[in-house]
Amino acid sequence: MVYWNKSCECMDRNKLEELQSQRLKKTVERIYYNVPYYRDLMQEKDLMPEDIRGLEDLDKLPFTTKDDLRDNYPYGLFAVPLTEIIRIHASSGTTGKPTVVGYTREDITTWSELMARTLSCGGAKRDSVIQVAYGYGLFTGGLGVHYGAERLGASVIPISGGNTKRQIMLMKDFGTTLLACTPSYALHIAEMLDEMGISKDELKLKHGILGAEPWTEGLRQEIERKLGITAIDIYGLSEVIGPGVASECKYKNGLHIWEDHFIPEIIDPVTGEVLNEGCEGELVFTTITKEGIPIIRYRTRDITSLNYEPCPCGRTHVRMNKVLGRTDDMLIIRGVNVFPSQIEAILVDIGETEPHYLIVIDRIGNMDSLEIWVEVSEKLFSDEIRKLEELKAKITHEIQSTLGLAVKVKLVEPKTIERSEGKAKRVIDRRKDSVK
Ligand code: DLL
Repeated sequence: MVYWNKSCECMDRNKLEELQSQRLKKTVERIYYNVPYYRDLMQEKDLMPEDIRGLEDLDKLPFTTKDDLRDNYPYGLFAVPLTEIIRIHASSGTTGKPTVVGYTREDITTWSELMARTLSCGGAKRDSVIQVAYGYGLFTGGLGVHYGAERLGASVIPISGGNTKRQIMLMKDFGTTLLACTPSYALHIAEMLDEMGISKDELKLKHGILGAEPWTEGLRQEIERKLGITAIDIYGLSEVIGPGVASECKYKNGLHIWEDHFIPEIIDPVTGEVLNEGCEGELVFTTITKEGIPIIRYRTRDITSLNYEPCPCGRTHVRMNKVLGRTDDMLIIRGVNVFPSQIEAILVDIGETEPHYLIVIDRIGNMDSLEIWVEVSEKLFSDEIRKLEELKAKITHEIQSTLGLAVKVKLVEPKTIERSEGKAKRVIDRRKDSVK
């Protein structure tokens, strides 16, 4: 097994927890004395830094939410003066102001280390040629992977997202061995390859380091098959550091969270109560080494569970299961909770359509209606109507029996559904515009 930093990745769990406790105490001191917002919150709870003696006291601390970051826009939660900040990133958000994060020089060093660890966990080596097709800019994907790949000593192609034909030309000419982008973009690249009449065997591609959005096991297989690669899921969020929070290893059975830097918890999203190992709930992170913007018990809104079982790769860091979706992406349709990933899993399982879909929700009268657009291949589309009708009935039946919800399925022509160059948009919710 190849590790980037064996002593950290395979640290004995007792030692790891000791280290976490020590670092947590330092972080709490740092925010108490340097971030007035946190000091006020702690004082309201009658908490002094010395009341947090270690991991066992973590749940005494207040949560932080995206709204707290927005309310302190832009720099209110920074724990150092701006002169110490050498990089700023922000996440766009769908409405209003973005959330802003800042990195000290030391934070950039930590982040690069963690991304080098993440990349090598996913199979990258010094001789890898890494095409970074995550967006560069305020989004953390591009520059996060870039710095990690340089730290690793690989050769980096900083192409950013988009311009897919050019991506493929360079991939072929430059001998790219590792593609880093969102899973939906990887799928789009695979499709374009086909359209350009280039076989995957003409490329040197071996690995995909894919993340930034939820994706199912079925989609992974599809991408692996179409591109001839091993695809690894990586997870992260800008509020915590960016990519480099967690990564799958070659066993692809959960993502190791880099616990020497981040403490995870799973809570009940409604009551805030901390849940036991294995229970599904909202993932919460406390950063314990960050300087610029340390964050305490950050509610990610991502739904998953934690698995402390030892992993055959030898890494001791806890694994989070693949993210099911975000609490704010969870659709409530006629009282039934639905995640887009559940629909994706059913479609990929049936396997007779393209893995491109769009969920359209509307309100007709007083009733929510759920319509799913699914793309079919050129060949199928030109087939007999009867075959299409049969397929439509099959998909409708599978979705209805899995979700327990009436659904209308619409088979659409190839290329009808917009392709993504970053995070895919899977849902159109028209209920917000309709009159109740
Ligand atoms: O998406 C950071 C990133 C870049 C991760 C590149 C991986 C690769 P944000 O834009 O702040 O940061 O979005 C964070 O994206 O809370 C999740 O909802 C979602 N997300 C990220 N990775 C995964 C994943 C980056 N592997 C939000 N699976 C998070 C599912 C993911 N969802």
